[in-house]
Amino acid sequence: MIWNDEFETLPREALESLQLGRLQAMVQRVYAMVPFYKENFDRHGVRPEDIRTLADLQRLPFTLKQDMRDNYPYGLFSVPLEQIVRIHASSGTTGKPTVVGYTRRDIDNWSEMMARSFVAAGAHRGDVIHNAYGYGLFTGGLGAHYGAEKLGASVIPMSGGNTRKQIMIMKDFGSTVLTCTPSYSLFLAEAAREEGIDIRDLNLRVGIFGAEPWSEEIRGQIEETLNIKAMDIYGLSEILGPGVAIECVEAQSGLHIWEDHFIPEIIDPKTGEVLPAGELGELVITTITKEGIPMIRYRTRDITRIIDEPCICGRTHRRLQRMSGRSDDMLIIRGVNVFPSQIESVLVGIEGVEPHYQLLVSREGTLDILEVQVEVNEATFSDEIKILQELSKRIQKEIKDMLGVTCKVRLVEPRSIARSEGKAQRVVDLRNQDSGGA
Ligand code: DLL
Repeated sequence: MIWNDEFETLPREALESLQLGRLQAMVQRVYAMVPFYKENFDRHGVRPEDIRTLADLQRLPFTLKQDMRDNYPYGLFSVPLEQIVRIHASSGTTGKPTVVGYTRRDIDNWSEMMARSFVAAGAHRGDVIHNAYGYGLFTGGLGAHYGAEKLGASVIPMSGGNTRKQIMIMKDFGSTVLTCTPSYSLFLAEAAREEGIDIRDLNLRVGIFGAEPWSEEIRGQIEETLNIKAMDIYGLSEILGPGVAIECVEAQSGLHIWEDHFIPEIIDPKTGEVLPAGELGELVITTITKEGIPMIRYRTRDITRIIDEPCICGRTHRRLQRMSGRSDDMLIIRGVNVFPSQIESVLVGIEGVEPHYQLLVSREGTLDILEVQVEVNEATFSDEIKILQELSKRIQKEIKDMLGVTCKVRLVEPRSIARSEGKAQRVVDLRNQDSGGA
């Protein structure tokens, strides 16, 4: 099923010509309306008229998260505040949040893209969508909510938290679609079990999970534990919120990015050079329809590759491979690049451990030390020390074999790692504290 046949299956040539027209108009607009862009383009010696082909996009400078901070709160808006009907913000780990504003047309486009995403993921009218993404400044809750309404499904605005009540509502209201972070879906399953409910017996059919990195292996585990199809949805507040890209249920392999609204590029995060389709690198996105806060070549820091091959679902919009993680979360352990999701994929394959883990990174001298803390299940926990030691050695070996890094492994009690109602905190970085401490 396709929500918007006309646009989702537009032949590539027509799609690219639409992109070019929209890009040119967008570049003109930001140059005229947003002082930051005018100064940035001038500094790089490029003018809106220089954008004659899609390839000319590469002549424009990047926009960074820091640019948003420097122009806090409204400096990058391209319309007066009277035209902004919604404001969201993403809470950075440090300092002020980044602020984004939407015009009415932006909200309509966002709802359209979310409706497309729901349908691509296998949801439809008549579904009861249990929306456990947080409502508030975070874009997840309201973004999914408006899309679900546009689709014409029945949306339950649960938001995050109150986990026991979530189970009751899902059961009593007959929820068929669950939207939340992948880590929260497993927490819900665990909480249901504690209530004596097997979440597999509920009406849930599809989960639409995103907002944090997750591995293919944990997808398998979620599908098994919840007895659903688990679909990957990607987005970020700077660009839109949820619904920038989504997997289709037909292929469940790669996320279609809505190219009539966005132009994706992949760059080498070190040099900024644009990489050819198929290569792994940092995702850069240009918005070509956004009015409130257009983004030109925004560096997302997310690592992926563009899949150029046509998809069996019939959509012509290219796909992004599941995000490997964020370049800022990438750990360099004795020279080896490691993403938390790679560790996750190893852990999920090991019997006796639960999919709840945390990575502690510290520094000894100039070396990064990685400690993997992972919960063992009840049965294993009551085993003899020797068995636990063997398990811990085995995990260490599998990580070493797979990723080439040696880490410490600490097995911890069931339910001792903090559960999150939103984005899970997988990495605890003690390195800065270390250097300040001594
Ligand atoms: O997380 C928007 C969202 C809400 C997406 C609900 C999907 C579902 P931010 O809080 O601005 O926005 O965080 C954006 O989260 O740059 C990625 O690093 C990460 N992220 C989002 N979706 C995925 C995903 C929302 N499917 C940041 N896989 C992004 C991996 C993801 N990482």
